[in-house]
Amino acid sequence: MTLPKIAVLTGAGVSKGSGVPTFRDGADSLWRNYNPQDLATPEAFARNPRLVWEFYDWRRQMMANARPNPAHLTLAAMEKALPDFTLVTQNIDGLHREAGNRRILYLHGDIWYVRCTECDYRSEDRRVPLPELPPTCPRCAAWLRPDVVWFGEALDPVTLHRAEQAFSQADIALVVGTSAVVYPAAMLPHYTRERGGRIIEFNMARTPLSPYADETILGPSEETLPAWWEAFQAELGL
Ligand code: BJW
Ligand code: ZN
Repeated sequence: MTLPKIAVLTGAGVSKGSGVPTFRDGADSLWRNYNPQDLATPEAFARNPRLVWEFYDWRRQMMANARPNPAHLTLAAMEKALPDFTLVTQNIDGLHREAGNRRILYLHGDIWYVRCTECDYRSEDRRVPLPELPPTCPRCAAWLRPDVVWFGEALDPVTLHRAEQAFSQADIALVVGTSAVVYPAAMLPHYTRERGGRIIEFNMARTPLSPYADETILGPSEETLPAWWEAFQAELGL
């Protein structure tokens, strides 16, 4: 029996069980009465880089203390077990890497990297908290910014293309813990559906993707994803 091709899209909900607040959900996503959607923009950074950096420095502290949960670990086990498996994440927290996944497509960047707003300097920086805000470029002294993709900015075209290819060829798209409202990420599972593949969604609540999903498994993904994988392995005889 040939094993199915699986593409996975994850969002903030997959890290909720690790104690990382989601982007849009409820009270714990609030920071100083700001709407995160208004802080994750190039305009906000141009207006007040220190404020935007304080927001990211705070999130870096939350993320530095987080450990992968059973949903992350299940995705790492799936990568090992399946020859054709692609993990695409909107998350910037690095928890998939820590769980053991080796091939990860980061659609919205990585909070543990900084890059220069003027030159092509880019570097890993894991210091928490950062000693100065905003940090400055060691090469040209301009401000550094988090290496993430803000609203209105283009995703890396090579990464996006690889993600589109994976979903266009997948037999099954697993969509885990995302509100499925941010594009182009939210488009990806539709490519699987267009080729006749299945969409299985794991979320606490229904989303705009749910009407298109073959199955929406409601509940915390740190519980539902390991249970699904257990049953699916038995089905495949793995
Ligand atoms: C659980 C759970 C548990 C909780 N278990 N589940 C088409 C239509 C309309 C608009 C657009 C469009 N195309 C483009 C746009 C504009 C825009 C967009 O999509 N806007 C919409 C909001 C309307 N998109 C863009 O601007 C993108 N760029 C672009 O299109 O560029 C075009 C261009 C081309 C060429 C040149 C120039 C430009 C860029 C989007 C970048 C998004 N960036 C952010 C910030 C990243 C850095 C950071 O984190 O600070 O990415 S925004 C934010 O949203 C972040 C997330 O990755 C992303 C998605 O959020 P996610 O992960 O889904 O989190 P939540 O909080 O929304 O949801 C959590 C879910 O988990 C919920 O459903 C819960 O129920 C669930 N949950 N606990 C399972 N235990
Ligand atoms: Zn520079």
